[in-house]
Amino acid sequence: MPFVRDWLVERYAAPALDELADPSGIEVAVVGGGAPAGATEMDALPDLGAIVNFGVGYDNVDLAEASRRGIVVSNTPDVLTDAVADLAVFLVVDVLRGLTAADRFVRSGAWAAGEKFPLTRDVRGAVVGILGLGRIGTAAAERLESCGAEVHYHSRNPKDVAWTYHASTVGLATASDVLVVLTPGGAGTEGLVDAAVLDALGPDGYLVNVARGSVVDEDALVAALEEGRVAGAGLDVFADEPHVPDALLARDDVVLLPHVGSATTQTREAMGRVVLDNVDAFLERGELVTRVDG
Ligand code: 8YV
Repeated sequence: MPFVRDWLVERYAAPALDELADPSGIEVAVVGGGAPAGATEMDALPDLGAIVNFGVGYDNVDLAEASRRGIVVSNTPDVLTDAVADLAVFLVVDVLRGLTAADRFVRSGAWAAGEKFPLTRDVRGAVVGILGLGRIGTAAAERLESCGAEVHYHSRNPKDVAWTYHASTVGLATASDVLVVLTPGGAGTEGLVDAAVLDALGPDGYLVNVARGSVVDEDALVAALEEGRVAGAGLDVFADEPHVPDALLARDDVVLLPHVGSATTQTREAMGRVVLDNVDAFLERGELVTRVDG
């Protein structure tokens, strides 16, 4: 988040954590890139009153610990909904139509040598299961519906929408051709997509994850791919970023992206503005504009 850093330096002469000579008096910490903000980090800043997170997901922040210390926390909702929903749809299209695999096929010279790229699958008519129908899940579902996909979903409770609800993740995976993970990360969803869910998705089913690597049991996914128990995957997030398991790097049936859901200039600038608004509001009035409830 280089420009956010510049803005903060310009407005508040804000130091980076590693150049902080004296931690006393620091009231606001801006946290980016999913960096951890737990008891250790909070201990290091004795006067901290607010954690301003650059990102909608705040599984990197220990909310219970923050609340125990009276520290308030904010995130960057709404401004990245479209960019992340777009990327979810691109990955659904890619796993079904084999776009990046087709690009590799052309570059390898296989097409010029007379080989034929295998036929793929239509998005129209595919059942796409959205796991987590929040803001981004809903935006992705609307886009997919306009491509002719049949949208199903699972969330804690049914929503007031026309899409088909499933009461369990396994039920959703069983019905889906593509399962799209759009839940928040954190302890509540850790390993939610496990071997049983992948088996329910089945040998013709694809997994797309643009949420958090922690939601998917990555070892179970590798095993399912290797044993042909799922057809492929489109992944923007991983369990131990930026490390991607060699077993995934070696496969042609997976699309691998470096966590770029919100990574457009426009969206990152909009996220930066939300960060700055929160810093200003806290320093001026002791409030946050997009406070997360702990
Ligand atoms: C960012 C994200 O990559 O908003 C989130 O939760 O995962 C992404 O938008 C990340 O937060 C950048 O720091």
